[in-house]
Amino acid sequence: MLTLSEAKKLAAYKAVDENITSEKKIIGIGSGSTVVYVIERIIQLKDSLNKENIYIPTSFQSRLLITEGGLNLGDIDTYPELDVTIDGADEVDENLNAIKGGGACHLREKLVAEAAKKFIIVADYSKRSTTLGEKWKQGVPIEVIPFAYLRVMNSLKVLGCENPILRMAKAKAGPVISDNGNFVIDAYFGLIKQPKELLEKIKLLTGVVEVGLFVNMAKCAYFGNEDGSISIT
Ligand code: ABF
Repeated sequence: MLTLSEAKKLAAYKAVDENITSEKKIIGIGSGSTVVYVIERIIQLKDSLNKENIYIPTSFQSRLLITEGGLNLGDIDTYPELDVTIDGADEVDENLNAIKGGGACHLREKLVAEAAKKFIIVADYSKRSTTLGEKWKQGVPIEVIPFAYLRVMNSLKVLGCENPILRMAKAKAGPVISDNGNFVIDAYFGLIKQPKELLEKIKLLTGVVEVGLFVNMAKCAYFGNEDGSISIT
């Protein structure tokens, strides 16, 4: 039986092998622990990949992975059109809708995913569900400007979240601050049967910068399974 880390690695390696070939590509690099394996595989294959590939980060973490791996770092301003973006997720439903933002990076992740012709999710078996909310009980991550957080929390209650939580730093020293200088609220809505509708409602709240619901964005997902197989959906 594979551990979660082994399953992440399996999915990440397969996604790289099938989508990053010798042809020159502009590649978005997501964030999180599964993406560490994406970069690991790219570095392993470096000699056979196109030397002119450009890698666009979605967070400070992925920026470091790219630069420390000796890969060509680009930015979304210089390369607004990407060929492919590979990223992890917190939960993925049967329609490939995803909850993302457990690492507080979902704003940049969404931009870089949207900018790509092909957005691919890589994940271990624990992330796979029928309906969002089944597995990821921490709630939908919502990035808000600090000035608006309390009003947004109150509005989220009206939208059906009983207990929105302002995400705190591990040392409880204060709120988590995103790479964009904002706060993150985690809002659990139970099973999300209509993710598009919920996304639209939350986005309308003044002060909300981005919501960690990625609806109709992923072209495919690679899941590493417990038995060592890979599911590609
Ligand atoms: C990013 O990393 C986030 O959107 C998501 O929250 C997280 C997935 O983490 P991991 O790959 O460590 O499980 O993709």
